[in-house]
Amino acid sequence: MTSGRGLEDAVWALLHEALHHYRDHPWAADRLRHELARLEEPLRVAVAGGWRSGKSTLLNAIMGEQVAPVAGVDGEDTFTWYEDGPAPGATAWSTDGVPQELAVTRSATGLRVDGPGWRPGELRDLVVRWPTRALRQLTLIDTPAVADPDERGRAPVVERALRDADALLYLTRDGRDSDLRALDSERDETGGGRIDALLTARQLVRRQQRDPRVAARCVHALACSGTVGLAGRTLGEADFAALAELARVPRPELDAHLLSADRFVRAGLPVGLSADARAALLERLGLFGVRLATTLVRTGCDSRVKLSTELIRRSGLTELRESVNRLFVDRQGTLKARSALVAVEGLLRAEPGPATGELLGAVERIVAGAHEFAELRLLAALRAGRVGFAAEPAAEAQRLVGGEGTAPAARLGAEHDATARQLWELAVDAQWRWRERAEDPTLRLVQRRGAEVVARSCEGLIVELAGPPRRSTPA
Ligand SMILES: Nc1nc2c(ncn2[C@@H]2O[C@H](COP(=O)(O)OP(=O)(O)OP(=O)(O)O)[C@@H](O)[C@H]2O)c(=O)[nH]1
Ligand SMILES: [Mg+2]
Repeated sequence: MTSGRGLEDAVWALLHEALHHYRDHPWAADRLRHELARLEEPLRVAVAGGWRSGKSTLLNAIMGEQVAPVAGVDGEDTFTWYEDGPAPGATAWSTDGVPQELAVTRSATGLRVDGPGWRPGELRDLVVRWPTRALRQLTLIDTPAVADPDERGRAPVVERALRDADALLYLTRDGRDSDLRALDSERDETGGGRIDALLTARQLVRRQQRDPRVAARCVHALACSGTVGLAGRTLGEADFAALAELARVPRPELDAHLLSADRFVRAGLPVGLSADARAALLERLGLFGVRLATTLVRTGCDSRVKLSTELIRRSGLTELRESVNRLFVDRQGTLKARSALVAVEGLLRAEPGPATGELLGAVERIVAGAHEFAELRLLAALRAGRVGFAAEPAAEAQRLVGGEGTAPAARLGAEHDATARQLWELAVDAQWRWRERAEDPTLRLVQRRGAEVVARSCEGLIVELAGPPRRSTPA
């Protein structure tokens, strides 16, 4: 069993071992060095989804500025990477394998590069360096639209995203925009509909999350409006002034103008806002966003900062960022280790050599032995309902193996202000109960094995909470 940095150390050692065996094989050695470097780099998160599902908008919302998409790139097959860098710049990687340095400038809708004019399908990756705090821990990858999945297999874009990235944010409009669209019709606002749209949508997502087909494929489902989130993050004083101006119009009158984009932009609204200014607001916030923002101004968000904060909260962006931190960033060592193992295994099978058997054995031992992976496997099985625990122990097991975050308080379901002593007691109690289950002969084998994994997670917590970290390095 490995714990702490054990898994990462094991993967690091394996990569060096492989590098030693492939030292005379430039292509393979290069791949391995690349994987070694990647262990030290920020976690890679790909944003994927169908055509116009809001990928670029969400990426901008996470970044807090409008950088995507990059104009001057034929996007059919291009992955656009956004990574932290000292100064703006980009590297284009096309099918000929020769990297090309490009200048990056801001455009009206995002960024722009002046490339040489690639043939369709020629540009595979555009790596944009952009100095921002948002990218210190994460590299974000904007991906081409996933084609409608009609066949059984995964879409090629998803395949590639899973290979290039450590984690995936997959956007779907189902159960979200259909809700918002329904709310655009003649629903009565006092019925609670309109302004709760995201909440409604969120409840719908919760239901979706309990659907085993969704649960088996993703770690978490949540509702998020990239448009509203981005508008919240980039809201300027002029935007606030325009929205405050709109909010002064009596509600029934404004609502009548907000039934469609045409009506909103057309003359007739009794405000001192030009048609261009209204069109710009609509472009930034959408009809739903304008309606939400004006209602918020009316009900107390009387400054730019207050409105911005509330828009971000209502958009679901705060929850999304917390989930990304909890489920991806906090687990980045494990996720990166997994990416490296997948890469090494692929390389060993593509370029077999005398040490292949031995190295594949080492990969297998790490995969089977690492407790972090056992936790992820159990989580997937629990989410898909494959273990057969009753609802309550199933939920507790998910929590204890890190399904809601890997910090001790998150695993133990404790309040944030719980003392170390309280956490330790919770861990001891949980360990005792799950150890009992692991040894309960009336349970099925799959349940006892699952309980064993949970009990080990509890033991890890007990050690972690028992005092200053001790590294057990036998002499
Ligand atoms: N209602 C609503 N509209 C959104 C949301 N996110 C984005 N949009 C709008 O949907 C359109 C497409 O958004 P993009 O972010 O360009 O979508 P994309 O997935 O990057 O599109 P492609 O790269 O062309 O596939 C734009 O008009 C956005 O304003 C959202 O959360 N809710
Ligand atoms: Mg896009």
